[in-house]
Amino acid sequence: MFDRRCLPLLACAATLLLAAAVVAQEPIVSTFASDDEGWEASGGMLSYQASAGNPGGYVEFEDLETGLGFVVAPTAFLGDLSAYDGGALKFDLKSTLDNGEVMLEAFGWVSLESGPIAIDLDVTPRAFLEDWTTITVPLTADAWEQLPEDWALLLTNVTAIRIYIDAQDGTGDRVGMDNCRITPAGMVPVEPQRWGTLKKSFAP
Ligand SMILES: [Ca+2]
Repeated sequence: MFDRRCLPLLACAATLLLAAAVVAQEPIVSTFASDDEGWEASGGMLSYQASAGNPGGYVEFEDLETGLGFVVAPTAFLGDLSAYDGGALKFDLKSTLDNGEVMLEAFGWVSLESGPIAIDLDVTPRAFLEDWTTITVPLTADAWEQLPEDWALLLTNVTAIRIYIDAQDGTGDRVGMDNCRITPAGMVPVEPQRWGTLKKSFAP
């Protein structure tokens, strides 16, 4: 027979489970309030700027090589991201120095990697971004044109996230990045953005 004395205990357990679920779905955020928060660059230099971000501090990529340049997310953004399926990866970009060259086709591509598997999506307009512009990348199998089972498997072990923020041909151009975050489903409306053709297994 059910013992009503267990009710407070059950309520307590339910509250703990709910709290655990909420904790698991906290957004992952880099606002660069005081440093670069572990973001790194390839093909250029990433420097921390304490002001003129969106708002506050931001990181600025300076293109130092003729090849493609990108930033690499720190470990806080990696691992098992299953709790964020249906959510979004978001970041703000702004061109901070125009070198006068044409825009690179790869500007604004995002690459998700899981071991040897890499999938890429063109999420940013091929345009000079005069002002801070928020880019939203839906974290869904549909947006990334993946089979649901492949997508689910990839999300369980994300080993790298690259954002190609090298904007222009040549060198010397600079792009700022701020407010990088991964949000769970339902936290904010996710509007798919598609600026080009999906390209898989893109080799930088
Ligand atoms: Ca900031």
